[in-house]
Amino acid sequence: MEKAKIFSDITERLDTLSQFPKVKDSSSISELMQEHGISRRDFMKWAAGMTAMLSLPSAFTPLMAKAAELTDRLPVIWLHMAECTGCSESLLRTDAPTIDSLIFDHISLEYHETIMAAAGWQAEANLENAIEKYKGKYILMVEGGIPAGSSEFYLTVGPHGKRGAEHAKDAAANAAAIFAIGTCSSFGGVQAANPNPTNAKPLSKITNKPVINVPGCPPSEKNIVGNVLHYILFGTLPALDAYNRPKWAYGIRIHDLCERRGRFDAGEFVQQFGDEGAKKGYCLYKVGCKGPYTFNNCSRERFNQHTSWPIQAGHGCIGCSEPDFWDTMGTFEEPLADKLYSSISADSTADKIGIALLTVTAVGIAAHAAIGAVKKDK
Ligand code: FSX
Ligand code: SF4
Ligand code: F3S
Repeated sequence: MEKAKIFSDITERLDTLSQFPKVKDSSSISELMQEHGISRRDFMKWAAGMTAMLSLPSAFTPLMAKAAELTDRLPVIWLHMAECTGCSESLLRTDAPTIDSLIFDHISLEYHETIMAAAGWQAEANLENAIEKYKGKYILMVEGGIPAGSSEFYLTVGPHGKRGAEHAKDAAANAAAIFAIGTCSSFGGVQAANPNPTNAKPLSKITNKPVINVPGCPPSEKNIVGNVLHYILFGTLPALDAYNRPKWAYGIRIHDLCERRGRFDAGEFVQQFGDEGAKKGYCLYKVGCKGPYTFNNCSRERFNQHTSWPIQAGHGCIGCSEPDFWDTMGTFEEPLADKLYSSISADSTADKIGIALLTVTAVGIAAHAAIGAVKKDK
């Protein structure tokens, strides 16, 4: 579609959305920013960054800012299943609130067990009322794997004694859009790792509606908020990869934009943590980095307002946004080496061949040549 047409469609959509009443009576986003000492200029800079992250032309920046302002028109139900709550915490527990976390506050969270005040009957009634009141209009975000055995009573919440899986199924049935937040909800996560004692499943396995996966253990705050903004702007599913991950966030490989990539190409590796190579910022492949097998935007967007990310902090990527990474990515601090990586890669089976060639002996120039050849094939 032509750029001008997309621009006018989005403008129209935002105009319609702005006619909707606010879901809750809260301060506007500009008031919130002011309260936290964030200037309009910083906000516009953030909006420009988000626009680029979603691969939109810079002329769309004012639309992005408007979409952020309209996040209070959108009811959101957030359910917790089996997980560590790290996904919510990564958004909520910043020492100084970021624009992303303020937007998360601004979204009308109708139900979120970590932060709501209600308990018992009241909490359960809130969930049921929200589903009823906003039927077909709310966004459902689910965090955690879903223990899905029919005879177990895992995650039974509230006086009606509904199981977690039932809560998730019912909330999904009436949602306008569904996001699996984190690797647990996207792919099962740590509780689905062998031997999976609770029969934990990804959200997509318990509903037949489309689920957009936002993996990462935890996913970055930018990827969570970016998905909400994408939905406000377009109201449709984003382009997805083979694992239903939005391509704008998961379409690149950690290894391809890693700041240590030059070291990998030159065959300069950390041999063990704390050695001279580690001090010099050498490549972490031999101490277990799974960046060559992992698709996510961490090396480009980083975490905590772009300050750092795992590899910058000195540890290899553990592949936390890949399906079944607990079982398939081997020991965290050892290379996968020539163990055949059996799952398919995000977009290209040719990648699998390149990856299989990454053996301990061939690592370095030969591996680079293999990956380079694959890239040229694309
Ligand atoms: Fe899972 Fe989110 Fe890992 Fe934790 O809850 S993705 S265990 S960071 O927090 O679901
Ligand atoms: Fe970076 Fe890891 Fe690739 Fe080395 S192996 S360049 S540390 S992503
Ligand atoms: Fe996860 Fe690797 Fe990024 S471990 S946070 S995908 S660098």
